Amino acid sequence: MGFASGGSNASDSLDTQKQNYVVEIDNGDDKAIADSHDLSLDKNVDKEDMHKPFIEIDMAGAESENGVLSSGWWNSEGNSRWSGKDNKHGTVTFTLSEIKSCILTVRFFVPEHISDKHVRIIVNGSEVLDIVPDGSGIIEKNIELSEKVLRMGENNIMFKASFWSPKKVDPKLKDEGSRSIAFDFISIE
Ligand SMILES: [Ca+2]
Repeated sequence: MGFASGGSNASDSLDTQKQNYVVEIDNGDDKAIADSHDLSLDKNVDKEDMHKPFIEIDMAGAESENGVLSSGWWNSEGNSRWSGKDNKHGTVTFTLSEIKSCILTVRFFVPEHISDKHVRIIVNGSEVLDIVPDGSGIIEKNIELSEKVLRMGENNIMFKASFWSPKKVDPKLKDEGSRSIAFDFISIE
């Protein structure tokens, strides 16, 4: 009797568990949690393996930018930097341990004074972009860097644009510092 009762209890308990299980599966909240879990997994995969830039420079002046921005850069002005310092083209240097095509994304501002001049991007000596801006403004470009232009070890990207100085543009200004274009960000992924 005791055994039967126990068995019966166990069976009730199982039924209850099953019921709870079914209720949980049908529960909208749990479904939402499951979905969001899947989404977060997808995000992690994208972030870690696919779309995480291996170089991301937002030009806000972080210490980590110093290792990548090699020459021709002014100090950060909040969220951007001018290139063209010391009459040098803004240059980025980075190291690759494997050669795989990647995407260079760059957003920069072209001031009116040089808006009719070429802006070129040179990767390890190979030109990957040559544009003449259609007036002053912000330009954003996604450029595929093929395996051909990349190399093992040190790589460099030069952003070649004309120089101007505030004093030459407006004699009332004292700033003779050489400038080219202002960068909002550069990323490679
Ligand atoms: Ca920025």
